Amino acid sequence: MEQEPAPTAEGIAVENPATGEVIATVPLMGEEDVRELAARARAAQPAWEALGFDGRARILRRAQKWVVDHADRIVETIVSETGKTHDDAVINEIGYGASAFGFWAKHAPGYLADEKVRSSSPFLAGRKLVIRYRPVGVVGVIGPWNYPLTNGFGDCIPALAAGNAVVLKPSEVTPLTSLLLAGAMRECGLPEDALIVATGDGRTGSAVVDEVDMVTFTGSTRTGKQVMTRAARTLTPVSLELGGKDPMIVLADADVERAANAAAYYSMQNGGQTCISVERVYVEAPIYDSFVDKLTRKVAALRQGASSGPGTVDVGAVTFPPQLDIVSRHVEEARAAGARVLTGGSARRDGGRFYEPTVLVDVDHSMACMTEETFGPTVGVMRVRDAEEAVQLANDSEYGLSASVWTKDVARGEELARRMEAGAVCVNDAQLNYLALELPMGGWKASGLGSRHGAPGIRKYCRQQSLLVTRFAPRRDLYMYPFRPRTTKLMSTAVKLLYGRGKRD
Ligand code: TXE
Repeated sequence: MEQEPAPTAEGIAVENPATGEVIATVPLMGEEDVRELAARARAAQPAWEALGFDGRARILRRAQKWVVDHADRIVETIVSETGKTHDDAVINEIGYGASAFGFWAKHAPGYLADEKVRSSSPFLAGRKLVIRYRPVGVVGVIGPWNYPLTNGFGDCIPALAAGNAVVLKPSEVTPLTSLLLAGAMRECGLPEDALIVATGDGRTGSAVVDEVDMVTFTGSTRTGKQVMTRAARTLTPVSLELGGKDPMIVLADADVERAANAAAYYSMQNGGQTCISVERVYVEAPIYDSFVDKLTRKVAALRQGASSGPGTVDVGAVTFPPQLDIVSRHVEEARAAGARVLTGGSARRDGGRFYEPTVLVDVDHSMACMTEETFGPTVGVMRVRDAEEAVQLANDSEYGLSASVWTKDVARGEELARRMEAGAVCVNDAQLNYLALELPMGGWKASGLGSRHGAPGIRKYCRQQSLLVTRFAPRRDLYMYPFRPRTTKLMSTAVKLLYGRGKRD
């Protein structure tokens, strides 16, 4: 049984999952430490907010340049603590991080600008009505281990752009990228304590929830519920991106070659440890055999191991120790229940911690590999009668993070996409919606609450305030004291005239 990293007297040992080597030790912070850090962040926040959008954007743009200039160093850090491939780190972490700094620097002022509204109520004629946003103060970001830059650190960027200070609690297995980037932000001019990294485990995360004004969390559904329960004690708002079991529907008229390439890539990319991806595939009967044959050949050809530079391997390690048990259990249980493993199907321990890229067929929804989040380099493929059966099976899940539909008939694809119970659905693509920072991205059902990206992805870090300003008004409005029969009757007639003339069925 794989264990989570055990705290030692010195702190938490950080291991390279691809080699088994211990590469660093970071402090295990307790409640007292977190309280102190949060107080420091709270003290730093007003000056950061006072810099205004332009002042903050300047620093975010410097950080963007820093990420590009120091990409090799960041990639090395990410690869060493996650065991992912060099290529996964470049494409999905550096690419995302660099764009996110610029995006939020540019769009924060628009998303958070005062919004004037007009009321349809004649009783408010002449009043100025405004919706405005103020930063909450201190945001707690609790991050996962699969994308230390994109998912943990990435959530700090809009929080900072909005004018908040941030306490970031990275995963205990991947804290180094956050520490590196927090140092970089200081170098780029971020005021001291506007972003503080609290290293530690679940207890540290719990303490963060207690101390901050808003929590954004990415991780498992189980822990997300604990975070929400804890946050309820202090009525602290939460935004949760949780597990997923992303379905891919391949219709008979799809480009089979492209669909098979995409299934191989999105199910195995980042070692299968991506929240929005492909975990299960439903293929219409006429092309099932051809699709499975292509997918199996492509997955069997993938090279796995410790990455030593661009293009050296395709699939990296299993980052989180207990994850290997989950992946193995899903495959073994499926096998025992009659599934066939067409390629892969075993854990590999050659220095590091790996699971072979695996394709499973003859699977069904009685098997965990098709219903629970596997979060590893495996994919299960089912033959379906038609699109109706595919949609029904795709929606037969407690999760609803993302999904994809593959067909040459894009109108039909979009029609099916609209019937999927998921926060994001792609037609003839998968995962790419994450790169559109304009598009909100969040899960339905057990996949979470709230979203990242788009206007809601920064407004969630703010308190919304409604302003009503009255410039000209009589000394006494009609409805004010003392109540008089005539005026109340007048009001009642006005309500009838205004709202009582609608058609009735
Ligand atoms: O997540 P956890 P883990 C899924 C994936 C994986 C499972 C478990 O299925 O198998 O989650 O991964 C901190 N209060 N995803 O164990 O436990 C913890 O220290 C506050 C999906 O890593 O949710 C870490 O920083 N914080 C996902 C963070 O929460 C607590 C990405 C996440 O840990 C805490 C990763 C507590 N009580 C895993 N307990 C996605 N959707 O992208 C732990 N933490």
